[in-house]
Amino acid sequence: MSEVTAIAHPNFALVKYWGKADSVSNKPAMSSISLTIDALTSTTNISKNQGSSENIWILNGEEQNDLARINPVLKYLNNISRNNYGCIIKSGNNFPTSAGLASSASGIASLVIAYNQLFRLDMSFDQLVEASMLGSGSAPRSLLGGFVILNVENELYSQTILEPEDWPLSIIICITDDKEKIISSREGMEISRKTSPFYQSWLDTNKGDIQIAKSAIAEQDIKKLGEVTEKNCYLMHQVMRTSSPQINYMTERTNNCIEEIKEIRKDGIELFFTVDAGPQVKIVCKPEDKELIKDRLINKPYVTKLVEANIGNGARVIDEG
Ligand code: 2P0
Repeated sequence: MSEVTAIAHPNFALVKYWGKADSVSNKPAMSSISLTIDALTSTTNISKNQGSSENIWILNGEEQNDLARINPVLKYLNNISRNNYGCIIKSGNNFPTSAGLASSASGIASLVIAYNQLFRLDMSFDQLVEASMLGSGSAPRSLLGGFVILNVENELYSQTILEPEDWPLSIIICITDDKEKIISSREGMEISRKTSPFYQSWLDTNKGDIQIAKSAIAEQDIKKLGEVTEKNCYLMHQVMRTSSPQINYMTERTNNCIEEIKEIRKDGIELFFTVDAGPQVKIVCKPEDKELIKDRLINKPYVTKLVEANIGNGARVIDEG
Protein backbone atom coordinates (compact mmCIF):
# COMPACT_ATOMS: atom_id res chain seq x y z
CA MET A 1 0.00 0.00 0.00
CA SER A 2 1.53 3.34 -0.93
CA GLU A 3 -0.99 5.86 0.35
CA VAL A 4 -4.01 6.10 2.62
CA THR A 5 -6.64 8.80 3.04
CA ALA A 6 -8.67 9.12 6.23
CA ILE A 7 -11.25 11.61 7.43
CA ALA A 8 -12.32 12.84 10.85
CA HIS A 9 -14.82 15.38 12.05
CA PRO A 10 -14.15 18.08 14.62
CA ASN A 11 -15.95 17.89 17.92
CA PHE A 12 -17.37 20.55 20.21
CA ALA A 13 -17.15 20.07 23.92
CA LEU A 14 -20.24 20.45 26.08
CA VAL A 15 -18.17 19.92 29.22
CA LYS A 16 -14.85 21.42 28.27
CA TYR A 17 -11.14 20.89 28.69
CA TRP A 18 -9.03 23.98 29.35
CA GLY A 19 -5.75 23.20 31.06
CA LYS A 20 -3.27 20.36 30.89
CA ALA A 21 -2.17 17.87 33.54
CA ASP A 22 1.08 17.22 31.74
CA SER A 23 2.63 18.98 28.78
CA VAL A 24 4.66 15.94 27.61
CA SER A 25 1.78 13.49 27.15
CA ASN A 26 -0.46 16.54 26.53
CA LYS A 27 -3.00 14.96 28.89
CA PRO A 28 -5.90 17.24 29.81
CA ALA A 29 -6.25 18.15 33.47
CA MET A 30 -9.99 17.44 33.36
CA SER A 31 -12.45 15.11 31.63
CA SER A 32 -14.61 16.38 28.80
CA ILE A 33 -17.75 15.45 26.87
CA SER A 34 -18.20 16.36 23.23
CA LEU A 35 -20.34 16.00 20.14
CA THR A 36 -18.79 14.96 16.83
CA ILE A 37 -19.91 17.26 14.00
CA ASP A 38 -20.63 15.57 10.66
CA ALA A 39 -20.69 18.54 8.25
CA LEU A 40 -17.15 19.65 9.05
CA THR A 41 -14.39 17.37 7.83
CA SER A 42 -10.62 17.11 7.96
CA THR A 43 -9.08 14.86 5.32
CA THR A 44 -5.54 13.52 5.59
CA ASN A 45 -3.63 11.65 2.90
CA ILE A 46 -0.39 10.01 3.95
CA SER A 47 2.36 8.29 2.01
CA LYS A 48 5.97 7.32 2.70
CA ASN A 49 8.68 9.82 1.76
CA GLN A 50 10.70 7.10 -0.01
CA GLY A 51 14.38 7.18 0.87
CA SER A 52 14.22 10.34 2.98
CA SER A 53 13.85 10.82 6.72
CA GLU A 54 12.15 14.17 6.25
CA ASN A 55 8.49 14.61 7.15
CA ILE A 56 6.56 16.93 4.88
CA TRP A 57 3.26 18.40 6.05
CA ILE A 58 1.04 20.24 3.62
CA LEU A 59 -1.95 21.86 5.31
CA ASN A 60 -4.69 23.33 3.13
CA GLY A 61 -2.25 23.34 0.19
CA GLU A 62 0.59 25.08 2.03
CA GLU A 63 3.77 23.35 3.12
CA GLN A 64 4.27 23.94 6.84
CA ASN A 65 7.66 25.04 8.17
CA ASP A 66 6.77 24.26 11.77
CA LEU A 67 5.97 20.60 12.41
CA ALA A 68 5.93 20.96 16.21
CA ARG A 69 2.28 19.93 16.50
CA ILE A 70 2.63 16.68 14.57
CA ASN A 71 6.21 15.66 15.40
CA PRO A 72 5.37 14.02 18.78
CA VAL A 73 2.55 12.09 17.10
CA LEU A 74 4.85 10.89 14.29
CA LYS A 75 7.53 9.94 16.81
CA TYR A 76 5.04 7.80 18.74
CA LEU A 77 3.74 6.19 15.56
CA ASN A 78 7.22 5.62 14.08
CA ASN A 79 8.21 3.81 17.29
CA ILE A 80 5.41 1.33 16.73
CA SER A 81 5.95 0.95 12.98
CA ARG A 82 9.75 1.01 13.32
CA ASN A 83 9.72 3.33 10.34
CA ASN A 84 12.91 5.34 9.91
CA TYR A 85 11.74 7.25 6.89
CA GLY A 86 9.65 10.35 6.67
CA CYS A 87 6.07 10.70 5.61
CA ILE A 88 4.31 13.05 3.24
CA ILE A 89 1.16 14.27 4.93
CA LYS A 90 -1.43 16.28 3.06
CA SER A 91 -4.26 17.59 5.21
CA GLY A 92 -7.17 19.81 4.43
CA ASN A 93 -10.25 21.14 6.19
CA ASN A 94 -13.57 21.99 4.57
CA PHE A 95 -13.97 24.76 7.17
CA PRO A 96 -11.87 27.63 8.61
CA THR A 97 -8.65 26.46 10.29
CA SER A 98 -7.69 27.72 13.78
CA ALA A 99 -10.89 29.70 14.22
CA GLY A 100 -12.35 27.89 17.21
CA LEU A 101 -13.81 25.04 15.17
CA ALA A 102 -11.49 22.34 16.55
CA SER A 103 -9.53 21.79 13.35
CA SER A 104 -6.55 20.38 15.23
CA ALA A 105 -8.68 17.62 16.79
CA SER A 106 -10.02 16.36 13.46
CA GLY A 107 -6.73 16.94 11.64
CA ILE A 108 -4.76 14.88 14.14
CA ALA A 109 -7.40 12.13 14.45
CA SER A 110 -7.44 11.67 10.66
CA LEU A 111 -3.62 11.60 10.57
CA VAL A 112 -3.39 8.87 13.23
CA ILE A 113 -6.04 6.71 11.55
CA ALA A 114 -4.39 7.10 8.12
CA TYR A 115 -0.91 6.25 9.48
CA ASN A 116 -2.22 3.20 11.33
CA GLN A 117 -3.63 1.88 8.08
CA LEU A 118 -0.66 2.80 5.85
CA PHE A 119 1.71 0.79 8.04
CA ARG A 120 -0.93 -1.84 8.88
CA LEU A 121 -0.22 -1.35 12.57
CA ASP A 122 -3.51 -2.62 13.94
CA MET A 123 -3.03 -0.35 16.95
CA SER A 124 -5.21 -0.84 20.01
CA PHE A 125 -7.78 1.87 20.68
CA ASP A 126 -5.80 2.96 23.75
CA GLN A 127 -2.76 3.50 21.51
CA LEU A 128 -4.85 5.55 19.07
CA VAL A 129 -5.96 7.70 22.01
CA GLU A 130 -2.39 8.18 23.27
CA ALA A 131 -1.04 8.98 19.80
CA SER A 132 -3.74 11.49 18.94
CA MET A 133 -3.56 13.15 22.35
CA LEU A 134 0.08 14.02 21.67
CA GLY A 135 -1.11 16.23 18.81
CA SER A 136 -4.20 17.72 20.40
CA GLY A 137 -5.81 17.12 23.78
CA SER A 138 -9.23 17.05 22.16
CA ALA A 139 -8.26 14.77 19.23
CA PRO A 140 -9.08 11.49 21.03
CA ARG A 141 -12.72 12.65 21.04
CA SER A 142 -12.70 12.95 17.22
CA LEU A 143 -11.69 9.29 16.90
CA LEU A 144 -15.27 8.46 17.84
CA GLY A 145 -18.78 9.46 16.82
CA GLY A 146 -21.81 10.62 18.78
CA PHE A 147 -21.60 11.94 22.33
CA VAL A 148 -18.06 11.17 23.45
CA ILE A 149 -16.37 11.28 26.84
CA LEU A 150 -12.62 11.70 27.23
CA ASN A 151 -12.09 10.54 30.78
CA VAL A 152 -8.90 11.44 32.67
CA GLU A 153 -10.00 10.65 36.26
CA ASN A 154 -8.10 7.54 37.48
CA GLU A 155 -8.09 6.00 34.02
CA LEU A 156 -7.56 7.54 30.58
CA TYR A 157 -10.12 6.52 27.98
CA SER A 158 -12.23 7.90 25.18
CA GLN A 159 -15.65 6.35 24.71
CA THR A 160 -18.91 6.97 22.87
CA ILE A 161 -21.64 7.40 25.48
CA LEU A 162 -24.48 7.72 22.97
CA GLU A 163 -24.48 6.94 19.24
CA PRO A 164 -25.55 9.72 16.82
CA GLU A 165 -28.74 7.90 15.79
CA ASP A 166 -29.86 7.36 19.40
CA TRP A 167 -30.49 11.07 19.97
CA PRO A 168 -30.40 12.81 16.60
CA LEU A 169 -30.09 16.44 17.65
CA SER A 170 -29.32 19.19 15.13
CA ILE A 171 -26.40 21.58 15.25
CA ILE A 172 -26.24 25.08 13.85
CA ILE A 173 -22.87 26.82 13.80
CA CYS A 174 -23.03 30.60 13.69
CA ILE A 175 -19.83 31.84 12.10
CA THR A 176 -19.33 35.37 13.37
CA ASP A 177 -15.70 35.76 12.26
CA ASP A 178 -13.48 33.20 10.55
CA LYS A 179 -10.07 34.80 11.02
CA GLU A 180 -7.37 32.73 12.72
CA LYS A 181 -7.20 33.21 16.47
CA ILE A 182 -4.38 35.24 17.96
CA ILE A 183 -3.69 33.05 20.97
CA SER A 184 -3.63 29.31 20.30
CA SER A 185 -5.53 27.06 22.69
CA ARG A 186 -2.26 25.51 23.75
CA GLU A 187 -0.73 28.83 24.79
CA GLY A 188 -3.99 30.05 26.28
CA MET A 189 -4.45 26.99 28.50
CA GLU A 190 -0.99 27.35 29.98
CA ILE A 191 -1.56 31.04 30.68
CA SER A 192 -4.87 30.24 32.40
CA ARG A 193 -3.47 27.37 34.45
CA LYS A 194 -0.68 29.57 35.74
CA THR A 195 -2.53 32.83 36.30
CA SER A 196 -6.32 32.63 36.55
CA PRO A 197 -7.67 32.87 40.13
CA PHE A 198 -10.63 30.79 38.91
CA TYR A 199 -8.54 27.90 37.57
CA GLN A 200 -8.86 25.81 40.75
CA SER A 201 -12.63 26.22 40.94
CA TRP A 202 -12.78 25.38 37.23
CA LEU A 203 -10.97 22.10 38.00
CA ASP A 204 -13.18 21.47 41.02
CA THR A 205 -16.45 21.76 39.09
CA ASN A 206 -15.43 19.30 36.38
CA LYS A 207 -16.47 16.04 38.09
CA GLY A 208 -19.92 17.39 38.93
CA ASP A 209 -20.49 18.81 35.44
CA ILE A 210 -19.44 15.51 33.85
CA GLN A 211 -21.94 13.62 36.03
CA ILE A 212 -24.79 16.01 35.21
CA ALA A 213 -24.02 15.94 31.48
CA LYS A 214 -23.80 12.14 31.48
CA SER A 215 -27.15 11.78 33.16
CA ALA A 216 -28.76 14.43 30.89
CA ILE A 217 -27.50 12.51 27.84
CA ALA A 218 -28.73 9.18 29.26
CA GLU A 219 -32.16 10.75 29.93
CA GLN A 220 -32.07 12.65 26.60
CA ASP A 221 -32.98 15.76 28.57
CA ILE A 222 -32.07 18.74 26.35
CA LYS A 223 -32.91 21.34 29.05
CA LYS A 224 -30.65 19.74 31.63
CA LEU A 225 -27.86 19.23 29.10
CA GLY A 226 -28.20 22.84 27.95
CA GLU A 227 -27.99 24.22 31.48
CA VAL A 228 -24.79 22.37 32.33
CA THR A 229 -23.26 23.11 28.90
CA GLU A 230 -23.87 26.86 29.12
CA LYS A 231 -22.73 27.03 32.75
CA ASN A 232 -19.55 25.15 31.89
CA CYS A 233 -18.93 27.38 28.86
CA TYR A 234 -19.34 30.59 30.87
CA LEU A 235 -16.97 29.35 33.56
CA MET A 236 -14.29 28.43 31.01
CA HIS A 237 -14.53 31.90 29.44
CA GLN A 238 -14.36 33.47 32.89
CA VAL A 239 -11.14 31.52 33.52
CA MET A 240 -9.82 32.82 30.19
CA ARG A 241 -10.83 36.43 30.86
CA THR A 242 -9.29 36.44 34.32
CA SER A 243 -5.98 35.11 33.01
CA SER A 244 -3.00 37.38 32.75
CA PRO A 245 -2.66 38.43 30.00
CA GLN A 246 -6.40 38.35 29.49
CA ILE A 247 -7.74 35.92 26.90
CA ASN A 248 -10.96 36.90 25.22
CA TYR A 249 -12.28 34.72 22.44
CA MET A 250 -15.85 35.99 22.73
CA THR A 251 -16.46 39.17 20.75
CA GLU A 252 -19.34 41.60 20.65
CA ARG A 253 -20.68 39.61 17.70
CA THR A 254 -20.51 36.42 19.79
CA ASN A 255 -22.44 38.13 22.60
CA ASN A 256 -25.07 39.51 20.22
CA CYS A 257 -25.58 36.04 18.86
CA ILE A 258 -25.99 34.60 22.37
CA GLU A 259 -28.55 37.30 23.23
CA GLU A 260 -30.65 36.33 20.21
CA ILE A 261 -30.42 32.63 21.16
CA LYS A 262 -31.76 33.53 24.61
CA GLU A 263 -34.64 35.44 22.97
CA ILE A 264 -35.45 32.38 20.86
CA ARG A 265 -35.48 30.29 24.04
CA LYS A 266 -37.82 32.78 25.72
CA ASP A 267 -40.21 32.11 22.83
CA GLY A 268 -40.42 28.50 23.95
CA ILE A 269 -37.88 26.81 21.67
CA GLU A 270 -35.57 24.33 23.37
CA LEU A 271 -31.99 25.04 22.34
CA PHE A 272 -28.64 25.72 23.91
CA PHE A 273 -25.28 27.12 22.87
CA THR A 274 -21.59 26.79 23.48
CA VAL A 275 -18.51 28.81 22.49
CA ASP A 276 -14.95 27.50 22.28
CA ALA A 277 -11.57 29.11 21.66
CA GLY A 278 -12.92 31.40 18.98
CA PRO A 279 -15.88 33.72 18.37
CA GLN A 280 -18.23 31.19 16.73
CA VAL A 281 -21.43 30.13 18.50
CA LYS A 282 -22.57 26.52 18.28
CA ILE A 283 -26.26 25.80 18.80
CA VAL A 284 -27.75 22.42 19.66
CA CYS A 285 -31.49 22.01 19.05
CA LYS A 286 -34.20 19.57 18.06
CA PRO A 287 -34.36 18.83 14.30
CA GLU A 288 -37.94 20.14 14.08
CA ASP A 289 -36.85 23.59 15.38
CA LYS A 290 -33.85 24.00 13.08
CA GLU A 291 -35.53 26.01 10.32
CA LEU A 292 -37.14 28.47 12.70
CA ILE A 293 -33.84 29.06 14.51
CA LYS A 294 -32.00 29.58 11.22
CA ASP A 295 -34.64 32.08 10.10
CA ARG A 296 -34.11 34.08 13.28
CA LEU A 297 -30.34 34.27 12.79
CA ILE A 298 -29.66 34.26 9.05
CA ASN A 299 -30.01 38.00 8.43
CA LYS A 300 -28.38 39.23 11.59
CA PRO A 301 -25.42 41.57 10.93
CA TYR A 302 -23.24 39.69 13.42
CA VAL A 303 -23.70 36.33 11.67
CA THR A 304 -21.52 35.87 8.58
CA LYS A 305 -22.64 32.34 7.82
CA LEU A 306 -24.71 29.53 9.29
CA VAL A 307 -23.49 25.95 8.97
CA GLU A 308 -25.94 23.14 9.60
CA ALA A 309 -24.76 19.82 10.90
CA ASN A 310 -25.81 16.59 12.53
CA ILE A 311 -24.00 14.50 15.08
CA GLY A 312 -21.31 12.62 13.17
CA ASN A 313 -19.33 9.39 13.17
CA GLY A 314 -15.76 8.70 14.18
CA ALA A 315 -12.53 8.93 12.19
CA ARG A 316 -12.20 6.42 9.36
CA VAL A 317 -10.20 5.41 6.30
CA ILE A 318 -11.89 6.44 3.06
CA ASP A 319 -9.34 5.47 0.42
CA GLU A 320 -6.19 3.43 0.04
CA GLY A 321 -4.05 2.46 -2.86
C1 2P0 B 1 -12.42 21.67 24.30
N1 2P0 B 1 -10.81 23.38 23.52
O1 2P0 B 1 -12.64 20.91 25.26
C2 2P0 B 1 -11.68 22.96 24.57
C3 2P0 B 1 -12.65 24.08 24.76
C4 2P0 B 1 -11.02 24.74 23.14
C5 2P0 B 1 -11.99 25.28 24.13
O2 2P0 B 1 -9.71 21.45 23.44
O3 2P0 B 1 -3.13 22.16 23.13
O4 2P0 B 1 -6.62 22.09 20.17
O5 2P0 B 1 -3.69 20.85 21.11
O6 2P0 B 1 -4.36 20.03 23.35
O7 2P0 B 1 -7.12 20.25 21.82
C6 2P0 B 1 -8.88 23.08 22.02
O8 2P0 B 1 -7.63 22.64 22.38
O9 2P0 B 1 -5.44 22.01 22.35
C7 2P0 B 1 -9.82 22.58 23.04
P1 2P0 B 1 -4.08 21.23 22.49
P2 2P0 B 1 -6.71 21.64 21.58
O10 2P0 B 1 -12.81 21.41 23.15
